[in-house]
Amino acid sequence: SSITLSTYAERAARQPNPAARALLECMARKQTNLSVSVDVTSKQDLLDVCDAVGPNVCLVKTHIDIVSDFDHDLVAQLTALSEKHDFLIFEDRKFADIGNTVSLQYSAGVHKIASWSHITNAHLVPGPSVVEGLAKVGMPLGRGLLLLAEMSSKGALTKGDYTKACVEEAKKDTTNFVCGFIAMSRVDEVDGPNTERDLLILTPGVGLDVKGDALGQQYRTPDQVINESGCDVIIVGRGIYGPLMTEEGKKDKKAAFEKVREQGERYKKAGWEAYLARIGQ
Ligand code: BMP
Repeated sequence: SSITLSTYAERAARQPNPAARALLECMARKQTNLSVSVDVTSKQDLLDVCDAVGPNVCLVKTHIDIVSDFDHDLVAQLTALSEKHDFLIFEDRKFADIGNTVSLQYSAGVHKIASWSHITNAHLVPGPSVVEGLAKVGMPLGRGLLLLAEMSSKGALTKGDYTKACVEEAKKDTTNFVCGFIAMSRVDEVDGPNTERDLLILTPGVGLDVKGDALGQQYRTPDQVINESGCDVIIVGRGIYGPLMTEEGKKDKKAAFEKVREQGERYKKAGWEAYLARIGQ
């Protein structure tokens, strides 16, 4: 389709959402469609992973509520790294409450997510008011929202009419605050090419070495995700920071971080080759 055959740079030029535009520009500039999911529980590990893989990624995905020693200096340092290495930040918060509650969860509390995270995401389970509540906070800041249209885990209920409702909601959002999806496939094009909105598809469940984990996660390769399925960004967690979690890695952190850096390079290369194959270059 026109979206999957276009370059990231072409899509950046016509992207109305400022966060999605900045992401596409960054992808084109750094030649990477890799997002690292930094699911570690210490502040220093989080920052060190970002510093190690920063040059190879367009986007750092966080679960800020798993960081045991969270403080606002973490946010300041993460923001500084995003400027040093030229990447955006995506807090994977998966908002899923009524509009009033999510607007408070997004703006306030310990984490004040809206103040530092360029992109966040939400489940459409509560209906369109979840989007309205988040938009009230995020739009004035130029943020972007992804709807979870499909999940990667075994037995996920995000399918059929539910997935379709997410796509319809995104397409009818005239404010452009909704800028894409977490999905496993080109969900915006199931009923033919999408000529309405250029929506981004960010895809977790990506791994080159294993097919899954013990808790229902399912992995596909960067080529399956970007080239075969037409998604736009690969999200990789343990495939990159995994070396830190082993007994060996805990003993020799320096060697582990070197492996993390190498994995970042490896996934960046695989993701970009899949993209070049898709656009026919
Ligand atoms: P890993 O590559 O280590 O399996 O991590 C995947 C990351 O993506 C996790 O942070 C998880 O919360 C997130 N994720 C996912 O795996 N599947 C989804 O459908 C949606 C997610 O946000």
